[in-house]
Amino acid sequence: MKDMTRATFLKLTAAAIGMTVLISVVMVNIDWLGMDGSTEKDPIVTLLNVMIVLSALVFSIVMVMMIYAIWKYRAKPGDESDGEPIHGNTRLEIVWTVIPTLIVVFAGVYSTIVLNDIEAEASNQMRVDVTAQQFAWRFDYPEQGVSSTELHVPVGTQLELHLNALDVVHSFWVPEWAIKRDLVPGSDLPGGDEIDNVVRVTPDVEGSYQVVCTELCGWGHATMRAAAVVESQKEFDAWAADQAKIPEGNVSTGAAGGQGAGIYDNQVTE
Ligand SMILES: [Cu+2]
Repeated sequence: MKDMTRATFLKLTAAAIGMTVLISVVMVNIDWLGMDGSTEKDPIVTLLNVMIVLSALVFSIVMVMMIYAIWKYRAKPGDESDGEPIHGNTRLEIVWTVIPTLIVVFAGVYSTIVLNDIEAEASNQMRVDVTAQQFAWRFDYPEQGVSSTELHVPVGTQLELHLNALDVVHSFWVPEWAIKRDLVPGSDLPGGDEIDNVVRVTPDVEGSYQVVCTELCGWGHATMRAAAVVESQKEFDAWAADQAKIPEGNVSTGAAGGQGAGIYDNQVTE
Protein backbone atom coordinates (compact mmCIF):
# COMPACT_ATOMS: atom_id res chain seq x y z
CA MET A 1 0.00 0.00 0.00
CA LYS A 2 2.81 2.39 0.92
CA ASP A 3 4.26 2.35 -2.56
CA MET A 4 0.90 2.88 -4.24
CA THR A 5 0.88 6.13 -6.17
CA ARG A 6 -2.09 8.44 -6.38
CA ALA A 7 -2.57 7.48 -10.03
CA THR A 8 -2.68 3.76 -9.17
CA PHE A 9 -5.17 4.43 -6.36
CA LEU A 10 -7.44 6.35 -8.75
CA LYS A 11 -7.21 3.57 -11.37
CA LEU A 12 -8.15 0.91 -8.81
CA THR A 13 -11.02 3.05 -7.54
CA ALA A 14 -12.28 3.52 -11.09
CA ALA A 15 -12.01 -0.24 -11.72
CA ALA A 16 -14.00 -1.01 -8.54
CA ILE A 17 -16.71 1.53 -9.42
CA GLY A 18 -16.87 0.28 -13.02
CA MET A 19 -17.21 -3.32 -11.85
CA THR A 20 -19.91 -2.29 -9.35
CA VAL A 21 -21.93 -0.55 -12.08
CA LEU A 22 -21.55 -3.49 -14.48
CA ILE A 23 -22.64 -6.12 -11.93
CA SER A 24 -25.46 -3.90 -10.62
CA VAL A 25 -26.93 -3.24 -14.08
CA VAL A 26 -26.99 -6.96 -14.92
CA MET A 27 -28.26 -8.14 -11.51
CA VAL A 28 -30.90 -5.43 -11.00
CA ASN A 29 -32.36 -6.10 -14.45
CA ILE A 30 -32.94 -9.77 -13.69
CA ASP A 31 -36.56 -10.32 -12.66
CA TRP A 32 -35.76 -12.29 -9.50
CA LEU A 33 -39.23 -12.36 -7.97
CA GLY A 34 -41.50 -12.79 -11.00
CA MET A 35 -44.68 -10.91 -11.72
CA ASP A 36 -46.31 -8.47 -9.32
CA GLY A 37 -49.11 -9.78 -7.15
CA SER A 38 -49.20 -7.73 -3.95
CA THR A 39 -48.73 -4.19 -2.67
CA GLU A 40 -45.79 -5.46 -0.58
CA LYS A 41 -43.92 -6.55 -3.69
CA ASP A 42 -42.61 -3.13 -4.81
CA PRO A 43 -40.87 -2.05 -1.58
CA ILE A 44 -39.38 -5.57 -1.28
CA VAL A 45 -37.99 -5.43 -4.84
CA THR A 46 -36.53 -1.96 -4.18
CA LEU A 47 -34.91 -3.24 -0.98
CA LEU A 48 -33.49 -6.23 -2.84
CA ASN A 49 -32.04 -3.97 -5.54
CA VAL A 50 -30.37 -1.67 -2.99
CA MET A 51 -28.83 -4.74 -1.33
CA ILE A 52 -27.64 -6.01 -4.72
CA VAL A 53 -25.84 -2.71 -5.40
CA LEU A 54 -24.23 -2.69 -1.92
CA SER A 55 -23.13 -6.31 -2.33
CA ALA A 56 -21.75 -5.56 -5.80
CA LEU A 57 -19.74 -2.66 -4.31
CA VAL A 58 -18.18 -4.78 -1.56
CA PHE A 59 -17.52 -7.66 -4.00
CA SER A 60 -15.88 -5.32 -6.52
CA ILE A 61 -13.58 -3.65 -3.98
CA VAL A 62 -12.42 -7.05 -2.69
CA MET A 63 -11.92 -8.47 -6.20
CA VAL A 64 -10.06 -5.44 -7.58
CA MET A 65 -7.72 -5.25 -4.56
CA MET A 66 -7.11 -9.01 -4.61
CA ILE A 67 -6.37 -9.20 -8.33
CA TYR A 68 -4.13 -6.11 -8.10
CA ALA A 69 -2.20 -7.60 -5.14
CA ILE A 70 -1.79 -10.98 -6.85
CA TRP A 71 -0.39 -9.30 -9.96
CA LYS A 72 1.67 -6.57 -8.30
CA TYR A 73 3.28 -8.62 -5.50
CA ARG A 74 3.75 -11.92 -7.35
CA ALA A 75 7.07 -13.70 -6.71
CA LYS A 76 9.78 -13.32 -9.34
CA PRO A 77 10.71 -16.61 -11.02
CA GLY A 78 13.19 -18.49 -8.82
CA ASP A 79 12.41 -16.39 -5.73
CA GLU A 80 12.13 -18.93 -2.87
CA SER A 81 12.44 -16.46 0.00
CA ASP A 82 9.73 -15.87 2.61
CA GLY A 83 7.45 -12.87 2.39
CA GLU A 84 8.25 -9.78 4.40
CA PRO A 85 6.73 -9.95 7.92
CA ILE A 86 4.11 -7.18 7.99
CA HIS A 87 2.36 -6.06 11.14
CA GLY A 88 -0.49 -3.65 11.45
CA ASN A 89 -1.70 -0.68 9.51
CA THR A 90 -3.92 1.37 11.80
CA ARG A 91 -5.38 3.59 9.11
CA LEU A 92 -6.29 0.64 6.87
CA GLU A 93 -7.82 -1.25 9.79
CA ILE A 94 -9.98 1.72 10.77
CA VAL A 95 -11.17 2.10 7.16
CA TRP A 96 -12.09 -1.57 6.75
CA THR A 97 -13.94 -1.56 10.05
CA VAL A 98 -15.83 1.71 9.61
CA ILE A 99 -17.05 1.15 6.02
CA PRO A 100 -18.63 -2.31 6.60
CA THR A 101 -20.13 -1.04 9.88
CA LEU A 102 -21.81 1.84 8.05
CA ILE A 103 -23.08 -0.51 5.32
CA VAL A 104 -24.51 -3.02 7.81
CA VAL A 105 -26.13 -0.31 9.98
CA PHE A 106 -27.68 1.30 6.89
CA ALA A 107 -28.96 -2.09 5.64
CA GLY A 108 -30.41 -2.89 9.08
CA VAL A 109 -32.20 0.46 9.48
CA TYR A 110 -33.53 0.45 5.91
CA SER A 111 -34.79 -3.18 6.18
CA THR A 112 -36.53 -2.38 9.47
CA ILE A 113 -38.28 0.62 7.90
CA VAL A 114 -39.46 -1.48 4.93
CA LEU A 115 -40.60 -4.32 7.21
CA ASN A 116 -42.59 -1.98 9.48
CA ASP A 117 -44.09 -0.37 6.40
CA ILE A 118 -45.30 -3.59 4.75
CA GLU A 119 -46.50 -5.10 8.04
CA ALA A 120 -48.56 -2.03 9.01
CA GLU A 121 -52.17 -2.99 9.73
CA ALA A 122 -54.64 -1.74 7.12
CA SER A 123 -58.20 -0.68 7.96
CA ASN A 124 -59.80 -3.41 5.82
CA GLN A 125 -58.41 -6.74 6.92
CA MET A 126 -59.52 -10.31 6.57
CA ARG A 127 -58.30 -13.11 8.80
CA VAL A 128 -57.47 -16.51 7.38
CA ASP A 129 -56.13 -19.34 9.51
CA VAL A 130 -53.63 -21.36 7.49
CA THR A 131 -52.89 -24.90 8.64
CA ALA A 132 -50.16 -26.98 7.05
CA GLN A 133 -49.52 -30.68 7.46
CA GLN A 134 -47.71 -33.37 5.50
CA PHE A 135 -48.60 -32.68 2.68
CA ALA A 136 -51.62 -30.46 2.42
CA TRP A 137 -52.97 -27.01 3.15
CA ARG A 138 -56.16 -26.00 4.91
CA PHE A 139 -57.60 -22.51 5.04
CA ASP A 140 -60.17 -21.52 7.68
CA TYR A 141 -62.09 -18.27 7.47
CA PRO A 142 -63.29 -17.42 10.99
CA GLU A 143 -65.21 -14.32 9.82
CA GLN A 144 -67.09 -16.24 7.10
CA GLY A 145 -67.23 -19.50 9.03
CA VAL A 146 -65.97 -21.59 6.14
CA SER A 147 -63.02 -23.88 5.41
CA SER A 148 -61.31 -24.87 2.19
CA THR A 149 -58.22 -26.46 0.73
CA GLU A 150 -58.08 -23.57 -1.76
CA LEU A 151 -57.09 -20.09 -0.67
CA HIS A 152 -59.68 -17.67 -2.06
CA VAL A 153 -59.20 -13.99 -1.25
CA PRO A 154 -60.77 -10.70 -2.32
CA VAL A 155 -58.43 -8.43 -4.29
CA GLY A 156 -57.06 -5.35 -2.49
CA THR A 157 -57.89 -6.61 1.02
CA GLN A 158 -55.07 -7.01 3.51
CA LEU A 159 -54.92 -10.63 4.62
CA GLU A 160 -54.02 -11.40 8.19
CA LEU A 161 -52.73 -14.94 7.90
CA HIS A 162 -52.44 -16.92 11.14
CA LEU A 163 -50.08 -19.77 10.45
CA ASN A 164 -49.92 -23.12 12.19
CA ALA A 165 -48.54 -26.57 11.40
CA LEU A 166 -49.77 -29.92 12.69
CA ASP A 167 -46.61 -31.98 12.38
CA VAL A 168 -43.33 -30.49 11.17
CA VAL A 169 -42.22 -27.02 10.07
CA HIS A 170 -43.66 -25.95 6.73
CA SER A 171 -43.36 -22.62 4.95
CA PHE A 172 -46.05 -20.50 3.30
CA TRP A 173 -45.10 -18.86 0.02
CA VAL A 174 -46.95 -17.39 -2.93
CA PRO A 175 -44.05 -16.27 -5.16
CA GLU A 176 -45.93 -13.36 -6.78
CA TRP A 177 -46.86 -11.97 -3.34
CA ALA A 178 -43.19 -11.92 -2.29
CA ILE A 179 -44.14 -12.93 1.25
CA LYS A 180 -42.83 -16.08 2.88
CA ARG A 181 -43.19 -17.26 6.48
CA ASP A 182 -42.67 -20.56 8.29
CA LEU A 183 -45.55 -22.44 9.86
CA VAL A 184 -44.36 -23.80 13.19
CA PRO A 185 -46.12 -26.59 15.11
CA GLY A 186 -47.43 -25.46 18.49
CA SER A 187 -48.37 -21.90 17.50
CA ASP A 188 -51.86 -22.60 18.85
CA LEU A 189 -50.72 -24.24 22.12
CA PRO A 190 -50.12 -22.51 25.49
CA GLY A 191 -46.91 -20.49 25.14
CA GLY A 192 -47.26 -20.67 21.38
CA ASP A 193 -47.96 -16.94 21.25
CA GLU A 194 -44.21 -16.45 21.51
CA ILE A 195 -44.04 -17.74 17.95
CA ASP A 196 -44.57 -14.88 15.51
CA ASN A 197 -47.06 -16.69 13.31
CA VAL A 198 -49.01 -13.77 11.83
CA VAL A 199 -48.09 -12.47 8.42
CA ARG A 200 -49.85 -9.71 6.46
CA VAL A 201 -50.08 -9.49 2.71
CA THR A 202 -52.31 -7.52 0.33
CA PRO A 203 -52.81 -9.27 -3.03
CA ASP A 204 -53.65 -6.58 -5.59
CA VAL A 205 -53.76 -8.43 -8.91
CA GLU A 206 -56.67 -10.79 -9.67
CA GLY A 207 -55.70 -14.22 -10.94
CA SER A 208 -54.77 -17.77 -10.05
CA TYR A 209 -51.63 -18.43 -8.06
CA GLN A 210 -50.13 -21.28 -6.10
CA VAL A 211 -49.34 -21.61 -2.44
CA VAL A 212 -46.02 -23.44 -2.32
CA CYS A 213 -44.41 -25.10 0.70
CA THR A 214 -40.78 -23.97 0.80
CA GLU A 215 -39.59 -25.98 3.77
CA LEU A 216 -38.38 -29.49 2.94
CA CYS A 217 -40.98 -31.25 5.07
CA GLY A 218 -40.89 -34.88 3.98
CA TRP A 219 -41.32 -37.19 0.99
CA GLY A 220 -44.35 -35.36 -0.38
CA HIS A 221 -42.86 -31.89 0.00
CA ALA A 222 -42.75 -31.22 -3.75
CA THR A 223 -46.46 -31.93 -4.09
CA MET A 224 -47.44 -29.65 -1.24
CA ARG A 225 -49.22 -26.96 -3.18
CA ALA A 226 -52.64 -25.36 -3.10
CA ALA A 227 -54.49 -23.06 -5.45
CA ALA A 228 -54.64 -19.40 -4.45
CA VAL A 229 -57.37 -17.42 -6.18
CA VAL A 230 -57.44 -13.63 -6.00
CA GLU A 231 -60.89 -12.43 -7.13
CA SER A 232 -63.27 -9.50 -6.82
CA GLN A 233 -65.09 -9.01 -3.51
CA LYS A 234 -68.31 -10.10 -5.23
CA GLU A 235 -66.81 -13.34 -6.53
CA PHE A 236 -65.25 -14.00 -3.15
CA ASP A 237 -68.54 -13.47 -1.32
CA ALA A 238 -70.28 -15.85 -3.75
CA TRP A 239 -67.55 -18.45 -3.21
CA ALA A 240 -67.74 -18.11 0.59
CA ALA A 241 -71.54 -18.47 0.46
CA ASP A 242 -71.09 -21.65 -1.63
CA GLN A 243 -68.51 -23.04 0.78
CA ALA A 244 -70.86 -22.40 3.71
CA LYS A 245 -73.36 -24.87 2.18
CA ILE A 246 -70.86 -27.74 2.37
CA PRO A 247 -71.58 -29.88 5.46
CA GLU A 248 -69.11 -29.48 8.29
CA GLY A 249 -66.14 -31.85 8.35
CA ASN A 250 -66.37 -32.19 4.58
CA VAL A 251 -63.89 -29.63 3.38
CA SER A 252 -64.08 -29.02 -0.35
CA THR A 253 -60.96 -29.90 -2.27
CA GLY A 254 -62.04 -27.67 -5.16
CA ALA A 255 -61.34 -28.22 -8.81
CA ALA A 256 -57.76 -27.04 -9.16
CA GLY A 257 -56.39 -27.12 -5.66
CA GLY A 258 -54.87 -29.35 -3.09
CA GLN A 259 -52.84 -31.51 -5.44
CA GLY A 260 -50.83 -32.60 -2.45
CA ALA A 261 -53.86 -33.56 -0.39
CA GLY A 262 -54.71 -37.23 -0.27
CA ILE A 263 -51.73 -38.48 -2.25
CA TYR A 264 -49.72 -39.35 0.82
CA ASP A 265 -52.56 -40.16 3.18
CA ASN A 266 -50.90 -43.41 4.18
CA GLN A 267 -47.56 -41.77 4.86
CA VAL A 268 -46.38 -42.35 8.40
CA THR A 269 -46.08 -39.03 10.22
CA GLU A 270 -43.05 -38.96 12.45
CU1 LIG B 1 -44.54 -28.62 3.77
